[in-house]
Amino acid sequence: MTDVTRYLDGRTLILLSNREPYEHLAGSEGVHVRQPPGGLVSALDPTMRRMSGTWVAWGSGSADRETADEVGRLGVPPFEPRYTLRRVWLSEDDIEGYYLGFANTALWPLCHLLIQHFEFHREHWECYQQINARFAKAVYEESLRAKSTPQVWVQDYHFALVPAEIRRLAPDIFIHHFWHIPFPPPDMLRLLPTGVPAALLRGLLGNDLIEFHTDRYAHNFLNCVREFVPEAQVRGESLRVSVDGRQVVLGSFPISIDVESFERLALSEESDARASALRQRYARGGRALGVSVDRVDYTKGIPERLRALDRLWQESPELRERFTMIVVATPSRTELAPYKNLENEMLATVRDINTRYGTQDWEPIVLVHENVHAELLAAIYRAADLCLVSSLQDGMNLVAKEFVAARDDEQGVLILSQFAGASRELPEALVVNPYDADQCAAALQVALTMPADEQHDRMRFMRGVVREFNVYRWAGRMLLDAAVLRQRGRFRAADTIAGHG
Ligand code: ADQ
Repeated sequence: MTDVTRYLDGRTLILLSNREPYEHLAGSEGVHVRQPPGGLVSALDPTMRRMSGTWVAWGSGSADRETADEVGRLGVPPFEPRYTLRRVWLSEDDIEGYYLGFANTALWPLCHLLIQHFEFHREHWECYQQINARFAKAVYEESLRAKSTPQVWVQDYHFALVPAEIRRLAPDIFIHHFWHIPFPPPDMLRLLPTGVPAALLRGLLGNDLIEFHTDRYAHNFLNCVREFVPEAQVRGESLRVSVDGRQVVLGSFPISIDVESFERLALSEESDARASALRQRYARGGRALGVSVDRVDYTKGIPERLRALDRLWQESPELRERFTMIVVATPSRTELAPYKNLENEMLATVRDINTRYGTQDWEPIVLVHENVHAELLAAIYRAADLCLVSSLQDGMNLVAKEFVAARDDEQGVLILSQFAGASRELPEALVVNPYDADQCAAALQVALTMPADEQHDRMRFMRGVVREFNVYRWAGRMLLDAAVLRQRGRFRAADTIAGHG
């Protein structure tokens, strides 16, 4: 297995993300710790455990202050500390303006091309600028405490302005930034008021290296720089930008999961027993079982998925009582109206479908409306005959990779949206357009009748990709490219930066 630590060359890694990897919550039985759901934390915690260093993030848990020291620092994982977590405190107003406001009501919908949910409020933008400066200061403070030369790794769209601010505080520090969601074309950024796109892009150009899941997002970024940052010189063929006498390099690094741990979970006796119990309960008598897993987010195409299922049972009545769908859907950002509306719509549609097609003996859709622990998730993937990912836009989508990782039996069919970054790497999935309910229903039909040897051939290819490019390799490739950039001062993109997707 790749030893990612060697690419750091003894440096201290300081990672910044909005979401913290461990959150302490006060409950009726005292304080407990949990790992918040979402792709970013599940990808980066295993990487940080190997690299030690410091993770800076918003302290969002109700018992976070009492479990950290006066600066907000503590060792994590809590029962077996491997690295430091530095929590940054945000007020209700900060969360409203920076997180729920500009990050999630302006940038998130724009980056996912879903402009019907886009809103701009000047006070949210101002708050985003202030909070980005606060996080940059916290990272800078941690860099001063570091035992060796620091390297900063920023995560995601919450912190577009942070790199330029850190560069102002510490001009020589090496900064790179992974952008976990799609990067939009210029027409999307143009919906922001004059000056805002340029400010966001100049913030990001404070990095030495900017990392995307796919080349398409990198090229969108370059097109935005061409359009909004006149002083920058874009070199599209080598994915580079020259600005302020510096070179900024771009690359594509498709994220993955900790495949070995996920396989271990999926192959455990406990998981086997759980998978059998699930089949016994929902797929007895030769019934087929499908699964989907997501946060309840309008980018994930949940209503579109339900429409396809409805179409399937409508047009293929023989599949009623023959196919059950488990929909695992964690509530997410419920403070925002579009998310609350989506949740209500989802609940009503599931009720409606279950009323129309359900029988005394069969519930068509089993809705699991909560966060599910990883062991159960792995068992659900193993119990299923198919997994349906119907994102309208998705940077990568880790659920697709988890399903594949869980299937050492090389059975099961993945139906995957063409708009998820993962479809670039997993063309052996049944790739669909989630807006096309007929096509999705047809893909469900194909999946339900696919012979075992075709399932095996497709799954074997996908498992090859997922196992080879695991999350350590993902992190390792970025840290290696960062090391090359640092050491040579000059970077040959073709040598090391090449997406495999
Ligand atoms: P997300 O939008 O959160 O991530 P995704 O990549 O699918 O989407 O990751 C979700 C993670 O949360 C998976 O590990 C999944 O198992 C877990 N999860 C979801 N619902 C769950 C539930 N009900 N119970 C338990 N676990 C659940 C963002 C981008 C993605 C990108 C990732 C990583 O939107 O495109 O792949 O970051 O870069």
